[in-house]
Amino acid sequence: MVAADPPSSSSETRVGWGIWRFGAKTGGGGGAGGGACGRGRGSGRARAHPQRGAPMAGACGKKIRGQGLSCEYRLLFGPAEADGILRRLERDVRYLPGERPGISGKLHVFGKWHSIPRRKAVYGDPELKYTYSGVTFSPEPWIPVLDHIRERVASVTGHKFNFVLINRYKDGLDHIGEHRDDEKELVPRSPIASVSFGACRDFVFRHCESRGKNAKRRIEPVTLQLAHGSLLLMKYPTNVYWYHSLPIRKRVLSPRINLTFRKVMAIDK
Ligand SMILES: O=C(O)CCC(=O)C(=O)O
Repeated sequence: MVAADPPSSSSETRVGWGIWRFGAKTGGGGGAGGGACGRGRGSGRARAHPQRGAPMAGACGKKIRGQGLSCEYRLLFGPAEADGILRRLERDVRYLPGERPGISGKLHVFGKWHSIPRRKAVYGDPELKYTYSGVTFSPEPWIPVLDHIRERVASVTGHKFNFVLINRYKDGLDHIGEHRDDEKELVPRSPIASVSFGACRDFVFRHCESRGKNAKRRIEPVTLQLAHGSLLLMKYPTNVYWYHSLPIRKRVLSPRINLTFRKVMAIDK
């Protein structure tokens, strides 16, 4: 889970309204824009923003396609509603206590304990358990603000999720390393709905065969900007082939809260 920031250049072809396809490198830079990111949030790299500033609420979203990559991105909440939800999240979400090995605040990766560079909370149906990097979490019961977001997600995706993992990034130094969401408790082939509030951040997908020095293939990473009030629906088989990360962005000074809604199976231990 603890990984170096990937370089975030990516090739991009826009195919029709609202569809981005990504493939092997053809040259050039850029990235897939998420819409409502303002100045000062980014990495300083050149990017294409075909729709910057354009509203995408309502039925208007974007499909993001590549080799095994199948996602949909849209604004789920308008700015005023998203601001209100962010305030409620800041007030009501209870994060796991920090810096206590075996409980939270640290993760056990390759035999070592690492501090988590963000805060984490888990909410969900009472019978569920979720093991993440060697630590098993029991979810807190649903609270109204999370139910509200979950219901909106269900109304636009048709999926009812029973679990949510919340990450709070205090600023651009907080991050999450490259990983796949491949925990055994996830319902096979179920989508993951990622809803973001607060600072707009880069979110990077990297194909599993194009990682590291000995990469088998050269497939450019795909960088999205996840805006305040947005929904990124990651559909099967995205998590089989693509790793994702939220890299450090030193210019981002404000907090971001991300909620990944998941379908988790009750597993008898
Ligand atoms: O904060 C994000 O957008 C990513 C969160 C994530 O990758 C995860 O919860 O597995």
